[in-house]
Amino acid sequence: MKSLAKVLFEIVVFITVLSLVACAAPTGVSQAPAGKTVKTYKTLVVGFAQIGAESGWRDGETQSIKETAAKLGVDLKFSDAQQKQENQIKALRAFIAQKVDVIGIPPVVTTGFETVLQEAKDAGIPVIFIDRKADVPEDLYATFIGSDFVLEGKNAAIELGKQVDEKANIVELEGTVGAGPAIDRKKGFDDEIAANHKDIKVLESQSGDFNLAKGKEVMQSFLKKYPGQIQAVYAHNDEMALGAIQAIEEAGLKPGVDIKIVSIDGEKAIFEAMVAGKANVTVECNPLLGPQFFEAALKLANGETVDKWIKSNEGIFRQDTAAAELPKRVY
Ligand code: GZL
Repeated sequence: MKSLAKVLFEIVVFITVLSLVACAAPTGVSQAPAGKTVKTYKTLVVGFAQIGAESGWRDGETQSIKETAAKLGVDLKFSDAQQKQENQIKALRAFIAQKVDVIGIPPVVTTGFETVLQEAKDAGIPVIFIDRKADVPEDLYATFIGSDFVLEGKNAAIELGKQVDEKANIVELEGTVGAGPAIDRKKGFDDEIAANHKDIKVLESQSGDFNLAKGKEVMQSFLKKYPGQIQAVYAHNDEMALGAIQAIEEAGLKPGVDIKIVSIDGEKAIFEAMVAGKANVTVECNPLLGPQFFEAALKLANGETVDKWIKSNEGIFRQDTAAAELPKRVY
């Protein structure tokens, strides 16, 4: 027969062991890591290394980022690289030194960012690619918020084919040399033309650097080199298409009629040109990415994960709907 003392001792031992096991068991509820406070928009600090102001599209993106930050109360450190990669890299190093919570960047070109992105990773700062991405290992960025540029190029080719009844000599105005959207919009367009539009011939393709002045200059040279031979222009963005329209008019021709104009972005100014009959199609590329950007930034600052590619939803707009759509255009 066990003594009372022995029974009591065994009960105490059992309860002690039970409580130790219960403490160690996973509760299934995440706890903020020790010493980490949960971030809110009002305590979030974000560095944004903008490319510059080469197009109305870019200005629209900048406005969306700044207005959304102000509305949410986010502390936004904003830099303008004036189109120079070295300035974007300098800005990233400054943000790392300031220990921002998250960095956002549209890399102006796809190469040359790996070293500084590794520095951001080593500093524990998540990086969001927005509207453009660099060719780096996937562990060096948290997500890409932006469009499918290959699809945009494919859609531009399909639309151009319809504008010229599937037979034309055309010229192409490419975006900034080495920029992701320029590389992919060219690939999407060229692949579609080669596969399904055999009677459309690209006489020449040259970079207009995504801006109006350069787009006009290149179009002027094409008009001199191919007099009376060009039936359509494919421009990687509306800004260069607007430059081409000016060059075509100054050459005494009717843009949108003598030479069809197909471009990408969906800027207000190209809708105005379509209403005036001077442009034919724009494939939308949405720059109003502020809300998606800061939503992803807050999640990342709190240690959550987001999809590796947050794709923009976009449309295709033609002359027949331009007047109705124009009042709704924001950028
Ligand atoms: C696309 C963006 C491009 C726009 C241009 O996401 O990077 O850069 O299409 C802009 O207008 O210059």
